[in-house]
Amino acid sequence: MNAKYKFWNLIVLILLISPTVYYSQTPNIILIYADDLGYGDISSYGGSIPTPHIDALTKNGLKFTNAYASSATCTPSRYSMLTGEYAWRKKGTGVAPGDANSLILPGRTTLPGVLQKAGYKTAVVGKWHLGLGEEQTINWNKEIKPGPLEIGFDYAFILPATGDRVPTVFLENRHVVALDPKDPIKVNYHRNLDDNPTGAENPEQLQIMYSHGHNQSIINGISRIGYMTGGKEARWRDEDIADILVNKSIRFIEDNKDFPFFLYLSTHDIHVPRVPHERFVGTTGKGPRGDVIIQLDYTVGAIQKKLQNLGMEENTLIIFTSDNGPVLDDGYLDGAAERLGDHNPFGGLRGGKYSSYEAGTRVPFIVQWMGKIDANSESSALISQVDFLRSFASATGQNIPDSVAIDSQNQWETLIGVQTEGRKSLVQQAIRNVLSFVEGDYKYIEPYSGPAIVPWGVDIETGFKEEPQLYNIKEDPGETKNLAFEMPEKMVKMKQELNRIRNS
Ligand code: NG6
Ligand code: CA
Repeated sequence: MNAKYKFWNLIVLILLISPTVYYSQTPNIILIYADDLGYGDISSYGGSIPTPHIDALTKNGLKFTNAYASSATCTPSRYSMLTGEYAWRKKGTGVAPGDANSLILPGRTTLPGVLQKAGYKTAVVGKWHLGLGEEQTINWNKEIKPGPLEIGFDYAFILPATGDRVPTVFLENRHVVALDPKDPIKVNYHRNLDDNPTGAENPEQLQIMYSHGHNQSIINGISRIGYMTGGKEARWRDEDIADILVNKSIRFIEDNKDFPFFLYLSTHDIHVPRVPHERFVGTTGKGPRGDVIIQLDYTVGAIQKKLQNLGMEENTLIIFTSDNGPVLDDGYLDGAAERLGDHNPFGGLRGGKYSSYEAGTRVPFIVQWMGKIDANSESSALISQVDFLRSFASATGQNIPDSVAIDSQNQWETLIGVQTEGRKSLVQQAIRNVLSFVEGDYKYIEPYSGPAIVPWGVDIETGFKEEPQLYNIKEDPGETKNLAFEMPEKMVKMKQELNRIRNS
């Protein structure tokens, strides 16, 4: 055999085996994205409600203490996470109504799209809340697109928006599940349809009373945001949502166990309405908000058990985190505040969901990859969920052009605990697009004249002040001492840097 022939044989051999080697090194990825779960809500972050399965992730893996969702509400956090671009850059990405159109359109570089390109099978199971379709009025009785399948997911089983918004039905890929064509669904966000009962007019029909908003169509004894008629067979029973999402996730894992896969399991828990399955009712003595934390922990446990049974724990990376911080009364009188007892969802941080203060966006964040990430490790590196896109692109050997996913940074080594530095800085977004800037130990909150407390009846400080705020969040994580006037140069530098990023 001549040398040249040998050389080409070797190249062909390398090309043939490299995909196998490559796939055996790239783990499956399961992103468990909880809803409204606070920094202090799980026991490994100091919560008093026992969450043994979630805690097992910290025991087996890496717990982050300075990790952030990019926004203090759901839609913008998810938009940023899936596109790698801060949501405040694009208009109309605030909390989406249940009949909103797709906020992420085909052609965008997305987190699932990047993994799909790398040969992953990709799925979203659970809460979507990023809009659907492009016709002004969505026809829920037909094929609905664009949606998750058009932006990089191979499979979707979703709640279109949130549990408290109509339509209260699941979509599998592009269709409403279990829809009877003789009972079509109609949705309206402005006026009631067919004189259906509403929370405002028929409170006697409610199993949970609303406190603010949420007084429109009654479904399953719970009044919602928006009006809906039809689709009786397709409507979910809130008590069953967690189990259904677990079952769909497990089916996807089983079906794809021989491929690398990406599962975005976006739980409904612990968002309102908090309606645990009967078997979890009363398990904490802290009311429904406590009980749905146990239900969330069960969800994590069910996924862990499946991976164990399939012998997949070592080739699966699990990330567990939350889309924004905690809230107690978010529109229903479910005793969340009254029955809290010694449990502190805020974990010593100020503010909460919706807020510029830390509890709005600093969230639990745990990564488990057995055999690769040190067990029981902890990282204080600064990291944002907006970084997933470039981090996974890097882990799967892909180059992403600079012109897209502009806010995402490759933090792969931080995610797996090899690097301890993380980001230098990041931007946080509160309601009304008020921005804060975290750099090193400091945080700057831009001045904004707006209400000091979330104005629609939520007992949380917005963080809005007419003067600038500067905190040392390392020494003063509760943001009690405004240093803006003591350290004017630092404050101005951070303000300038935030404006530079905003205008970039
Ligand atoms: C608010 C809702 C709140 C919740 C939130 C979205 C009212 C009065 N309040 O507008 O209950 O649905 O939107 O939550 O309607 S999120 O986690 O999806 O961002
Ligand atoms: Ca949320």
